[in-house]
Amino acid sequence: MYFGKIKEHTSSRVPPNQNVTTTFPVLHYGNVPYYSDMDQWSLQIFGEVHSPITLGYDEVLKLEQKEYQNDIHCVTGWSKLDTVWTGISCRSIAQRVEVKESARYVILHAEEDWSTNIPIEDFMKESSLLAHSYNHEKLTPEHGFPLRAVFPHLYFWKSAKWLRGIEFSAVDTPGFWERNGYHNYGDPFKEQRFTWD
Ligand SMILES: Nc1nc2c(c(=O)[nH]1)N[C@H]1C(S)=C(S)[C@@H](COP(=O)(O)O)O[C@H]1N2
Ligand SMILES: [Mo]
Repeated sequence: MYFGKIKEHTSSRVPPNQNVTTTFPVLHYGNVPYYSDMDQWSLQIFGEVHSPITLGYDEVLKLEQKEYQNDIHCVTGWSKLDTVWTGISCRSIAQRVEVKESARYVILHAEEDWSTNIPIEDFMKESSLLAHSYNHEKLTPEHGFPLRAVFPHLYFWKSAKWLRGIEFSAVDTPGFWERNGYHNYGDPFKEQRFTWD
């Protein structure tokens, strides 16, 4: 079959019941925020840490930059391969604020009180990034400008757009989709789509 080779190549990379797309769908609940002035934006990093900080956009851009290429998987069934993200590593942020032993979860807070939760081990993964650019261009407002999370090993709803806060917490706090029927963890390779999966 003509497409045999492509399928073979992607099958181990693409989780079950996902279709690869070359478009970049926009998906979210609520409104896209627009900033006329970057002084309106800041990122608060707080909770179970010794040295909480608030970063402005320029400060984020001045921190050590990382770039990763990886695949993303949306719970609605699309996957996108080889997406390139640039930003700051979650690990370096955790080191910077000196996370306490008591921190077990990270709650990501976005505009309009949207949130999502991940275990601290997942936040600390090498591939976990706070990205300001996609394919070497600044994020568009629809895709999360000025800063979004990218956790490629989990369904893409965990990758919060329009970040405003990173909270290290001793207790888990399910976020918007997790409270509305989605799985608390969301491993695409185990098809952890809904609460009961
Ligand atoms: N703040 C915020 N981030 C969000 C969402 C949202 O509703 N609000 N939706 C998530 C979902 S379900 C997906 S699939 C991805 C989509 O990102 P994209 O629009 O850049 O493709 O963003 C995630 N991040
Ligand atoms: Mo999604």
